[in-house]
Amino acid sequence: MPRFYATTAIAYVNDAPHIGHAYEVLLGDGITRWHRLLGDDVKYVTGTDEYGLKNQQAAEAQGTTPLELADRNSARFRDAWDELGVAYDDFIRTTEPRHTTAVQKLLQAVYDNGDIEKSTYEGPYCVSCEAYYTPEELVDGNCPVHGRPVEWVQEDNWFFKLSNYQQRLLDWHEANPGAVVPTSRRNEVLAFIRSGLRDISISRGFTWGVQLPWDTSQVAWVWFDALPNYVTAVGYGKDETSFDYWWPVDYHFIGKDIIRFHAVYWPAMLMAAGIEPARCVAAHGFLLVSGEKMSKTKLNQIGPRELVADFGVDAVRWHFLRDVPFGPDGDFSYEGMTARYNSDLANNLGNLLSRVATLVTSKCAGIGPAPPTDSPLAPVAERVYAAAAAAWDRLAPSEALEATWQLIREANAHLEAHEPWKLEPGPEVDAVLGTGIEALRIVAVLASPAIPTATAEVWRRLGLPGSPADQRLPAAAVWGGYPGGLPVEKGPPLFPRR
Ligand code: ME8
Repeated sequence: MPRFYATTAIAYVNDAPHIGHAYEVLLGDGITRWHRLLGDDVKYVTGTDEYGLKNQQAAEAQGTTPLELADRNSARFRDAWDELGVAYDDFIRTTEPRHTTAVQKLLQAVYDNGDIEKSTYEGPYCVSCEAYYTPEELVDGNCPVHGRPVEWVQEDNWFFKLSNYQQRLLDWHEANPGAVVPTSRRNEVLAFIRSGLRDISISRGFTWGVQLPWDTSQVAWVWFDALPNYVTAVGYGKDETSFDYWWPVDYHFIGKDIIRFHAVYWPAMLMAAGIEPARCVAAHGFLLVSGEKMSKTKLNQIGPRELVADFGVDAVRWHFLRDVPFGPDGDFSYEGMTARYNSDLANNLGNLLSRVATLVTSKCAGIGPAPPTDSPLAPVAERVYAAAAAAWDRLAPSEALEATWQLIREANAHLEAHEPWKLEPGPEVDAVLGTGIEALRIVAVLASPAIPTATAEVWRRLGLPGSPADQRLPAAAVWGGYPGGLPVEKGPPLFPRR
């Protein structure tokens, strides 16, 4: 059985989760759920990034300790992902002892390899980015990303000899053209490496962090403690059999703002420790709000929890996975979400289920007829599966779901063409309704990574045992899986129109 390991970035706990975080976690959830359907042995990991100055300063501003703030906000992230139905296998917090052990082992390996040296750092540091800049990179003396004032740091620090890895990184990226997607981001990474890599300071002289094993007066720079969460979660430093099984990771799902950390610093750090880099860093765009540039306050106002309370979990998941293609920036708007809900969920899926269940009740005494093997929808289902599988595979959930909905549209058109409501019970009605049920069954499986709750309900109403998530592809997408003879339940509208 192939194994499939995927991660999200771990969010800072200085604030509550916003819908940008939710987008990333749902993207990874959709893709990992698809791999579960394929029968892969899947591990999907998310979590929180709890050390560093940003979190420490947020705690000070709120009159609390960094650990109390981390406890409170980490729980908010976990709760939000639970409410969104995210099937994560592990939720890692960087303040956990297992993580300290792993980070210290990794740093020690890099140190023993001769790639960490003491030096003096002097220069600007942006706490919002948790990143060092050169004075030339600043814009009007401010952080080029946040436009906020930077700190001037002057310290004796430990430096990672990133410059030793410039050629190795280039060679590695050249040999692994799929290691960063989309290609535009890969080009950005290559250009950055080619522009020349400087050694980077990787420690700070304060206490809120992971202590360096060889110098307890310093803690690791937060990125050098955060990135290793990906190896901690699969047993690095604790269970080497597990680590060897799961590593290298298949996908790091991250936002475009942190590509440099993942595609330059992280592979170099791993190389220095004698570990293979990640197979793919997949960088998504930003979620914008109503077409406007992202602003933290706005995104905070729209919390995932409020959206779920308002629209229901599947409507939110559907909007993010169907409407926000992987790669470019995407737009979140209530109007867009409502329109998509009404067209795809209420009018297409909900309507097909309601028509089929109502007709089976009135024309077939509530017992679903088996689908004909020569149904005109059988070849449609085959094409839809091929298109959806290819799209999920290239990290395009929106295209996969669009392809899947083709089967719903054709099934609705098939009903309209045959008008079974006008026919007497008999073989023609059975054939049309068996076709409708079978289309719904296949769609329930194929759409379950995006809308697990609603598809489980479709499954239940069709009288099928188990749930769509328990099915295995490609077998479950083959026409004719519905056996016939099961009780079909009418039930209230699956997605009432809004
Ligand atoms: O960067 N739209 O944490 P973070 C889409 N702790 N994605 C967004 C977004 C938006 N509007 N805003 C943020 C960190 N993100 C570090 C990561 S990983 C070892 C350490 C994404 O809380 C962002 O791009 O600032 C990142 O991938 C994730 O949310 C966490 O962001």
